[in-house]
Amino acid sequence: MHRTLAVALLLGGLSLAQHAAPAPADWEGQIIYQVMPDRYVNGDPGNDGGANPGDPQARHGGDLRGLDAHLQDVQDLGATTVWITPVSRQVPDVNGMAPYHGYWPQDFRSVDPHLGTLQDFRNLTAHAHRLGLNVMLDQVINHSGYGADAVSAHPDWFHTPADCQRAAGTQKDTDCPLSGLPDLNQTVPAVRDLLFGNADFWRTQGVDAYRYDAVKHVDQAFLKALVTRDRAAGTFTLGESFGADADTVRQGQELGLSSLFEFSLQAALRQGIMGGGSLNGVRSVLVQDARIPHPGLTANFLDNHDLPRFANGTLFEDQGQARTRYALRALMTLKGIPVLWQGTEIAQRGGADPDNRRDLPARNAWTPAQQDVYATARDAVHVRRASAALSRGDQTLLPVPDASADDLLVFTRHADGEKVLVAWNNARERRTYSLRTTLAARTLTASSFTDPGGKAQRAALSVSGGYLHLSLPPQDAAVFRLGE
Ligand SMILES: [Ca+2]
Ligand SMILES: [Ca+2]
Repeated sequence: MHRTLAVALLLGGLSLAQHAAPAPADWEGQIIYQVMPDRYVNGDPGNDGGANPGDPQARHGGDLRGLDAHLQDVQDLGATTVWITPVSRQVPDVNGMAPYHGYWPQDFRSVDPHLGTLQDFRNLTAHAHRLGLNVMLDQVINHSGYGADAVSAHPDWFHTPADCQRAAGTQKDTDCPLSGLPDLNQTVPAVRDLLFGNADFWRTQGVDAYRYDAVKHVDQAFLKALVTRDRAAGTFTLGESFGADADTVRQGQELGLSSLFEFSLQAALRQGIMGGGSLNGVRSVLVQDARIPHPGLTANFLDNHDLPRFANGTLFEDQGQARTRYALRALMTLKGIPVLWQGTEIAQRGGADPDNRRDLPARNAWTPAQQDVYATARDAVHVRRASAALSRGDQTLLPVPDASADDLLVFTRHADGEKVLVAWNNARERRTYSLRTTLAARTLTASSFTDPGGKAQRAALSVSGGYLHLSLPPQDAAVFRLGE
């Protein structure tokens, strides 16, 4: 009996040790799901002190145990990595605003008691690894929280108002405070060592990847040294430079970050798909992506905790749901690493911060329409994962006639001998398009996507006489596997 237990424990230990996150250069194919624990699931009412779910600026009671208990949901959706917003111990509330979001750190190396304990965090990463999920942790490297103990204990760690006044050019970005937060001076050796040590500390807690907050505001020589260390340790790094376009992504990857969020693509998707505008903005971003050294690692997203919800781009809830379904499918066809913010899989609504951080409703409270959005999201994620071409294939835009350019985006993707053709139709009605093509597709299939309820998506493709004919449902994306 004891021997059996020992073997089981040994095997348990082995399976932990066997979790190997991909090398930083091999993250293409990952799908990231972003969770803000306070707004996800409350798994322990015992740590709810001060929580008030009715106040968007207060803590709501969600915690690490709640996330741990629902990791299976992340896996069911098909995501491969869970990104957790910062978990470190926070400063006290400021003017009635609680640091429920985690971006006002007091102590970088402990877990905020409202979220749980360090042991809860270790349990969470171990459980994620058993499920085959990678863990990405959000790391604050630019600042401490308002009035953090370090400000009085180590005033030399922080930029001064004089530093900010002296700064010129991009140094204004790095040396001036962000939202008035005490701004760490990473050129001070003690600060550099503190931040290096934070990365090492959380790595030993089982973290596979870091999302680095506000990288535009951090000394770039320090950032380069930090992400170089991470890469050497096998840790994938995803930088947030608010508003980043293809050139910013390129510069970040050249500096050594594995990936950055491409905000310009997000803006083009919001305008083109949710706003009912033109797909030319998306096309233009995809053309600019040719400048990115590792385009397969670029983080593609529809919304996040710093932007209004994607579905909020229209006044009408049903339209927001329909267009989110289209956008989720479209996102899953693009080269890059898709990132889904909790709630986007059900087209949750909400304006600017903090309205964009509403609690994720429990599954049994989802409306039929929310369940349909979820079914589409899950299907799109699984179609992507089942396809080497969609997961990590190259991407080639096909020309379309000027008259169709607002409404039609067509590209092929190819990997491991699999070739797919992707078509987005932005028109408000079903459309048939005929394009001159050199494609010699012989075996022609229906779209790989299915509608909720298991019905095939009503999209069709054929090739005849040097023309590609596409019949596409309104405001939707389709993907066809091409035979040789
Ligand atoms: Ca709680
Ligand atoms: Ca700074």
